[in-house]
Formats: sequence, C-alpha cells, structure tokens
Amino acid sequence: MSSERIAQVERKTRETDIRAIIDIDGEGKSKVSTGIGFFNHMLEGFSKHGFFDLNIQCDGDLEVDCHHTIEDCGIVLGEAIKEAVGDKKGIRRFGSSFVPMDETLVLCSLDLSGRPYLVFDADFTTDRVGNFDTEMVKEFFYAISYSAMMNIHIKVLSGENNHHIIEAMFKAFARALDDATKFDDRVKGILSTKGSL
Ligand SMILES: [Mn+2]
Repeated sequence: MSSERIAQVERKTRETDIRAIIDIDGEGKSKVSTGIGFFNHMLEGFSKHGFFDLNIQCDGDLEVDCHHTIEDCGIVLGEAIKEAVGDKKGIRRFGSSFVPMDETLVLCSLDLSGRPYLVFDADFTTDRVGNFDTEMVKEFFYAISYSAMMNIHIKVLSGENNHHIIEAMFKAFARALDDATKFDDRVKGILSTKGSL
C-alpha cells in the first residue's frame, strides 16, 4: 500500500478564499462551510458516500452570486483530489456508479486518465435549489474534471425533482471516485499500457 493519500490546497483570489483538505482513505467525516446551504449538503454527501474525509472552508463573494464560490470550490477540490491521489500506482483508475434517489437515477463513470473531459447530460426544471443555481452543477463538475485531470461522464437516466437529481449526481460521483481510487492487488505499477497517467 502507498503512503497517506491526504492533500491540502489553499487558494485565495479577490473573489474567494478557500482551504480544502481531503483524505482519500477516510471514513466519510466532513466539515464543510461554503456559505451556500445546499452546496454544503452536496459536499457532505460526497464525503459520506465516497468515504473521503473532507474539510472545505470557503469565504466567497456571495453578495455577487453563488458562481465564484461553487466554481472555485470545484477547482480547489479537484486540485486536492489530484494531489492526494498522487502517482496512481496500484489503483483501479476507472470507476462507475449508478445512484437512485426515489424517481431519479444517475450514472457517473470516470477515468483518472490525466486528461480533463466532462460529458454532462442533464436538464433542470428550476433555476435554483435554495441559494444554489442549478446551472452551476455543470460548472462545478467541469472545474473538477480539469483541475483533477479526469474524464467524467454524468448522465441523468430518469429524474424529476431537481434536489434529487443534483444529490444523486454528487453521490454517484463520490462512489465512482471511491471505486477508481481503490487499490487492486492485480495492478502492478500504473494501470496503463503507456506506463503513465
Ligand atoms: Mn437532500
């Protein structure tokens, strides 16, 4: 097994001041404070269902709107994931998960490929859930995909309630990432014919 897979990332701009710590091999404990209630709820779900210990503190310009806070938290969380995952030796690399939530069913499939790419197939019927703009869900996962340099596909297979759809996405992403970051004894070195990811 490798050494500890923990990373801390700090990022301060004129729009946001963010500190994130993630432990890939955690228990699902979280301490999240972004100033956006529904976003806190989503990040806590990500931590719980991926068994990642997560601490995110964000002080953002919410008097403008939620855009900078959500996007920048995605950038910082993605950087923390990338750093914590490290050289990717011995891990499964790919992960996929289906998560149901009542009428909703969401697929997330990802590859820690070293190449950022997001495919996001979802429609929302409300502009907002609490103080969270639904159009920011895609921006968040886009930020994660490029800062963690991973390929992420998210597809809503069925769903009506916007809260359910977004929550199922965060849980599906968490479970897929948990799967992809697991060690597999059969993986010798890095799981790529190229020899690097
Ligand atoms: Mn909920």
